[in-house]
Amino acid sequence: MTSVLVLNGPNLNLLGTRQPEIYGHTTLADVEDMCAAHAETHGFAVTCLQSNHEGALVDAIHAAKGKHDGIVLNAGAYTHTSIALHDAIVGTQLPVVELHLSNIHARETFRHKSFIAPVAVGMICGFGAAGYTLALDALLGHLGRTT
Ligand code: CA2
Repeated sequence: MTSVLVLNGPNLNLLGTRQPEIYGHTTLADVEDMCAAHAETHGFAVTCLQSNHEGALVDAIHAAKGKHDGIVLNAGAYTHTSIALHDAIVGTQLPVVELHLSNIHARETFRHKSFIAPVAVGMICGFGAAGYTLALDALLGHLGRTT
């Protein structure tokens, strides 16, 4: 069975608690439930992880090799800074779909740069929590599965 890791980075544990005008009212637990329900409906396995620590995210990407077929990654603010996450993706060669709740290109200039984008299959941003299921479908399509 196809297996996908949904990996969320720093501060995404705060989803639904603050800045709802940018990130919506959906909590991280809601997002993870949505991903699990989508996996159940479409017959694939999903594991959800979140960390506020860059090294833990690197470790999670390394550990995904051989265990998962691909990753949906919302690297949060590390998107804009982390060569380590970029290198981890290159190192594992796992397909990654980059995901952002907000449209990072319509926000501050410092959010326009992504170190993930050059090594991702593609990016989904600006669709709020619905982006997670869009990203899962995009990844499954890339892996040759239709949902
Ligand atoms: O739009 C996204 O998904 C982001 O990855 C979210 C990151 C931000 O740094 C990126 O530029 C875009 C921030 C996540 C913080 O989420 C919070 C949610 C509620 C309250 C405070 C922070």
